[in-house]
Amino acid sequence: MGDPAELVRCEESVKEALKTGDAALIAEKVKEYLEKHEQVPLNIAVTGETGSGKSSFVNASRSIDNTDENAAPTGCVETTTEVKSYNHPKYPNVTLWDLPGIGTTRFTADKYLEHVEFKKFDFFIIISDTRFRENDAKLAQEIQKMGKKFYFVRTKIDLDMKNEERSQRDFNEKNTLDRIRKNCIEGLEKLLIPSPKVFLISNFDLHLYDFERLWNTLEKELPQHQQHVLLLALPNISQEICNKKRKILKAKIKYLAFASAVGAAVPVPFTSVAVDGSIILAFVTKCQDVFQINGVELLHSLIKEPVKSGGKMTFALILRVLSSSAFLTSLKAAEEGTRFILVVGIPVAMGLSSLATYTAFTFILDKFTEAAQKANMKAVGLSTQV
Ligand SMILES: Nc1nc2c(ncn2[C@@H]2O[C@H](COP(=O)(O)OP(=O)(O)OP(=O)(O)O)[C@@H](O)[C@H]2O)c(=O)[nH]1
Ligand SMILES: [Mg+2]
Repeated sequence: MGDPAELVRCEESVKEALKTGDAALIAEKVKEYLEKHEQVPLNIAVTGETGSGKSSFVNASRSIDNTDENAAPTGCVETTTEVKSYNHPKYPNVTLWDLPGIGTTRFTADKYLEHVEFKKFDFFIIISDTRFRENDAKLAQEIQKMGKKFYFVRTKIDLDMKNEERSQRDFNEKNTLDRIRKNCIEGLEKLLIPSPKVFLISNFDLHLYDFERLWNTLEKELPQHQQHVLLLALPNISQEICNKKRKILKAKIKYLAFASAVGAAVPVPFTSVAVDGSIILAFVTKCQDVFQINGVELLHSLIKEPVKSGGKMTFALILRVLSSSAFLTSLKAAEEGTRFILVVGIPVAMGLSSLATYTAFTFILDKFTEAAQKANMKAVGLSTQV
């Protein structure tokens, strides 16, 4: 499951199927390929001293509030005493492992790693809320010895900033951040860890400090098939992340559009588009999950209709959006563009109807991306007026 070689094989068989022009076969291979992508596992271990903010970090990374009923329990008394896994609410293949701090066990660093079955993790995140401590150091060294990667995350930076502001006459945020970072890096360098990666974060203010830089670094260092898994599961903490998510989904659209335009496709009134209800519904649901946007509200706003209470996402609603003037304008523009076929990169044999369907999927994706970007700007207190 999720084996990279298998993914490559699946992509190859889509290409082979495309050459045959056999619609049913192509649709089947496309489905297989997309399913395999959904199954790539990613296991992230979160460790560190008790009370350092491990469980809060696990929740923040899953876009879950500490008070949510599905949240990892957090608190000012010791709460995590055994290994517990938390699947991402929308991506069950992404698992964050909330580990007990090494200081809370009687194990030495090497035994601790054995105990938590370190081999299954793709990488470790060591969480600390204070100066560099001996336990963190031993753990970092041992993880490195085991040939695994770790990233050092210093939490509760919001508190440091408040404390420093109260106690320093010439408080300067940047200087304070630099000092904390230097302390952590020096601690790691003393252990002969080359170019240690240190990130300062607040679990309560993800758009501040290094939370985004942390995930960008992880993304870059993962094998490609896992990069997408990680990105799609991330909270929408910046415009850049929204754009990256869009890019990943866009790359899948050409396959989805073709699979949707053949077989059980239903024509969209007044357009050259034909869509398969179950495929486009699944795509819209995916967009909702990836961008954490209420799709029912968004689609109603596109057709300028109020949302009825308890309104659900339906194929009929999507069809209404695709027959709206907003979509017709973008379809016309796309159909007039002669470079379109090259841009899409689908063999001409796929036919114009799947190109029109491609425009429909892209239109929906763009609307979700815009909504996520607006929500993000609002969250960080920026004006959403253009
Ligand atoms: N201000 C602030 N408080 C935080 C932050 N992260 C965690 N906390 C608080 O610190 C306390 C401990 O957080 P937890 O997430 O439970 O820490 P833990 O490492 O899981 O603790 P154990 O499971 O006991 O080892 C809680 O009261 C959190 O609300 C942060 O970034 N900023
Ligand atoms: Mg905990």
